[in-house]
Amino acid sequence: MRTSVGIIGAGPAGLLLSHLLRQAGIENVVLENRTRDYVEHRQRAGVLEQNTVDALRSSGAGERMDRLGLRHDGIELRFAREGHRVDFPSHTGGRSVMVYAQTEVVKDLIALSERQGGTIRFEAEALAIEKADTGSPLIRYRHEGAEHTLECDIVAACDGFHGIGRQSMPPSLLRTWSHEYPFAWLGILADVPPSCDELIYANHERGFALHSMRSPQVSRLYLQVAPDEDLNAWPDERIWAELDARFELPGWSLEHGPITEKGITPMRSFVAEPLRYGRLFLAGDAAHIVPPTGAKGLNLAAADATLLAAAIIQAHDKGDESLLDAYSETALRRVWRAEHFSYFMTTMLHRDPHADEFAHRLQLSNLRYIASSEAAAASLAENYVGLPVV
Ligand code: RFL
Ligand code: PHB
Repeated sequence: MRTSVGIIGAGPAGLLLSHLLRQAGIENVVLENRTRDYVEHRQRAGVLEQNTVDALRSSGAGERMDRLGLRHDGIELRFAREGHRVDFPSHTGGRSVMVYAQTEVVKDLIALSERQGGTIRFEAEALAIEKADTGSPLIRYRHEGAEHTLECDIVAACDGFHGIGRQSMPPSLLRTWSHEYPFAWLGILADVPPSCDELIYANHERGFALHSMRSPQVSRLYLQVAPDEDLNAWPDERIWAELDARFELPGWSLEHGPITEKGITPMRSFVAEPLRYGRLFLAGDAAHIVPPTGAKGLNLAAADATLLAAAIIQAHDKGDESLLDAYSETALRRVWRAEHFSYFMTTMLHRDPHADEFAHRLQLSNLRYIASSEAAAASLAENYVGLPVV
């Protein structure tokens, strides 16, 4: 089989890239090793920054998001038993975010591909990327028990942190940076209306907690736990009691309801450079990971896909490779900004079990600064809603 762009991975990066290329008339094939049902139901991110919303909308993929998504104009920082709102539009020239689940974005993009005659091959595992340093790279993959070859002009590895894309780069070329955090998140979905209109990020002596949502009927909540935490140690009553304690605020209470899903998410920061080797390009989690506190992972994946699509379209339509040549450097500038913001939010809001009281006082001072200074609030707001893609 032959196509113009071979895409590995049907996560947000691969699906958005495929969609943008298809809109521009560029043939592409997506290989995904999981089933369609699995990728459509994997619980992950929930916050789309303004750039991601704009990219989906302007490419014709925003109809359901505009109907079902919840526009949020701020967040609450909760600490020392007080709540402080950070407003977005007033600090960012009118920008905001959209609460709309990653699973829904994935469903929308798969449905569009199906309607428009795109090719997504599920249960197709990419095994190797070959000849990336030539003009005709190829992907070897396994589908329905047989091995196949997909020849292409460009390979886009959008295959997540554990994919083969990054591992196919020559070790002598690749540089990586990483940071581990001494905690993880226990996340739940609950069939109960959110107890707030906007997300609450809580710094509490017992650890971080986040109140997010999926719809007016479904809440998404997270608790800081130990990195090696056993989910079996967390029956529903213990989860609600811990959430109650960490969100404690006079006159406010958390609604409880049936928990429909539980999971533990590790926290790490990771960046690989460069994002290109010959005709192989990396996008999304394949190249970088952020801890979820800044809500940036999905948005970085979407920003990479948007940049890479524009570069491929320019090369395809005009024979001009300047954007492809600049892709790695352009994308990484944004990636490092988001890495810093995610690290900043994570370290400001979590209780590091190894840190001393001095560190805690610094956290509180920083939170008070954001709550009382327009300049500090503006800095948080412009990073949260997302800086311009280029
Ligand atoms: P994905 O979504 O991991 O997709 C990669 C796809 O590649 C497939 N694959 C292969 N296919 C074929 N052959 C192979 N050899 C393959 N190897 C892998 C995989 O099956 C998969 O389908 O990567 P992508 O597209 O780069 O998207 C990244 C985002 O999914 C991720 O950054 C976010 O979910 C992170 N994240 C959040 N990001 C935000 O922007 N806002 C948030 O609020 C937010 N919250 C979160 C999050 C991630 C979380 N978890 C569980 C990691 C909350 C959580 C709990
Ligand atoms: C989510 O809704 O899953 C979510 C929201 C905000 C974050 C991380 C995750 O910072």
